[in-house]
Amino acid sequence: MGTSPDEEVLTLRAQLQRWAAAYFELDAPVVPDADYDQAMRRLETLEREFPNLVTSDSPTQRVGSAPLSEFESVEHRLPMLSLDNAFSAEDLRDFDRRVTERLGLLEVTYCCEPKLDGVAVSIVYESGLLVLAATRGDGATGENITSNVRTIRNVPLALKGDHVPPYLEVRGEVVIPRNAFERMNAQARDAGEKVFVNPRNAAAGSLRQLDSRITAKRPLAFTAYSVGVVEGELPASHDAILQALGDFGLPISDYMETVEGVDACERYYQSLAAQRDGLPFDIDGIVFKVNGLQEQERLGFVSRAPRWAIARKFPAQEVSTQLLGVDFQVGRTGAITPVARLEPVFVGGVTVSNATLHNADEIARLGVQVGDTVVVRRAGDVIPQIVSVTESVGSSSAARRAIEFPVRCPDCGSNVHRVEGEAVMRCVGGMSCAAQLKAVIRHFASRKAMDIEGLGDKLIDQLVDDALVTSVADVFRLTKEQLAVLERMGDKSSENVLASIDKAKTTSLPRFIYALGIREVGEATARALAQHFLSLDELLAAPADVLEGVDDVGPVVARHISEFAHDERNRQSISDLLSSGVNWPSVSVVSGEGPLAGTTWVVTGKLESMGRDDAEQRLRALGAKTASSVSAKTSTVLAGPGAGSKRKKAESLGISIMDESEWLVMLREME
Ligand code: 5U1
Repeated sequence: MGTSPDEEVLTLRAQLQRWAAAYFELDAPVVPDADYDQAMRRLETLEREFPNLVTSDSPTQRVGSAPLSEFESVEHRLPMLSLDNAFSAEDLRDFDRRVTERLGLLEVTYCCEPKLDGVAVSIVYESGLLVLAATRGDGATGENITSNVRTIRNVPLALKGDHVPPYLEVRGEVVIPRNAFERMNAQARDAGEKVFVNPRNAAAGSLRQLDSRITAKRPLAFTAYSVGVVEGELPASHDAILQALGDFGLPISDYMETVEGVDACERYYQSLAAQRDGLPFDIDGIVFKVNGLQEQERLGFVSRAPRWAIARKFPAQEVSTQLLGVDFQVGRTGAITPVARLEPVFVGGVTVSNATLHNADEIARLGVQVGDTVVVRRAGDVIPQIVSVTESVGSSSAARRAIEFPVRCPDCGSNVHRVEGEAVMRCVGGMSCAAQLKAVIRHFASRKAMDIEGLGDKLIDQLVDDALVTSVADVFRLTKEQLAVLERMGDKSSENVLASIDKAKTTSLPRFIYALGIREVGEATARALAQHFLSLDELLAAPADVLEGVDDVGPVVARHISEFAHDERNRQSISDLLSSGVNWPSVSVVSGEGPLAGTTWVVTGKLESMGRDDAEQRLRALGAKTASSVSAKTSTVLAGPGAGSKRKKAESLGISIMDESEWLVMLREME
């Protein structure tokens, strides 16, 4: 007897929920996208055939529904408050003084969390099922955005566990993670479509769609940070409430920490400020909340903000400045990028005097001219960008000057060519263009590629300008006599650089593939290619359809690899590199095999013997999966000094934690 439709529906739902959790929470997909899509289509078919089997928590209910004509208003049963701000350590101490005095305590327990830069929402669960979601609006009345919030992948449609209060209003922030935002904007830019100014605007715009099928396509993510109206039991402290929300299946911050006293708050602030650029999402400050609910009640509110919480703000990531001029830079693929020269300005914690303008289409889209006042954004480790023009100096003003794209390469004078369907202009000079050669060598020598320490930008410029290097392979033929006479080089520095060049000759296949600088082949793709083909020859001989079978490789990347492999100059360059002694151990372990197969690791903190990337690579070579955040599915956390919230989360989940020395012993035994 075959499976009945109701059994099949239940199996498909459980499977899809598991796969989605692996994808969205662990960052570690367990099946290819095509399998996910196929299971989803089957579930849709069954639900269409047997409408009585549709439930509101089915994964099919996340795809969006027919457009609304307008959003309904929703009155918040409890107002959604705002937060008071602190702009300095002094402000934070004043806040703590007020709190301790009012409570008559010497020291207060605070819960510290990053303040996500997104859109605040309220989500109501009745009997564990999502029934309503609303924007904050003016705090008293918001808009009903239930059908949009239902499409957010990490928002549970049904809560789990036996202790979910019958009525639970959860409050939190919806954001678009930085890497998803960059990807989304790069795709939009390539397609000549509208790009978003920043992840916050993109999240807000996505939630404001009347057609939730559009929202469903946006990479939104929710993090719960408090509760509103609750009918039923919850713990009596803020951190325990958040843990309970986590147990119900709601996403909570990995970075939350409970500390004693204001000094510890300051240390938390400094530690997160130092990590800010590397975080997966934009944050604009830290929220400190008095942890005990009884204490919160005693403190109460002033106007629209609680007396028991404060947001200590970080320096702004968007500021205005003046566009002084535009330079044109030639990259390693010949792409000519307009770079804005700016009146120096402090943004995102550093002084910025240059920002990318991407390409001619972007200049046209912004309508920017030299002399304009522009908004510069610097967030994370993304290069600073001009996101809008705030003020133009009147179009007739002589102070305003249109930006003209060069018709010849600004470096070598070769022709400039725009491939049909692409937004970028390219210099056709190839390796005879000094700017391209310098960029190729910079990439080749970079940390994640061949990792040649000491071969920095200044030295590369001199080597190319003095014609000591006319190809990448020439780097391996340099002599001490050639180096020692260069500016800022002496005997000792030359010996050091030569030693690191020699050391870099022994590399790994993924590093070498990445170092080749094939268009759109980043580190992850290089790794996937190495694991798939196991040898460079196999990779270079692979036809496009075989390349497309590799994880991460679509038709465009496959075409770039094929074109690279068929170019005689590239073949020659690879053969020169190999005859100069570049080598790597043969790759024999593929993902899913090896002593650590089936385990998922998170590497956190600062390791002493190697960088985190290298540590992850070593783990993957032994068959392990690596993930960026700790969850119940994590097997082990490798924690170096400075590991903060991820270590804490692992402790609270009872996940094994290894320090670096234990780990190195394990590697020695396994490798
Ligand atoms: N992380 C976090 N963000 N945030 C924003 N917590 C938090 N709490 C808020 C707000 C507006 O408000 C409550 C303290 C009232």
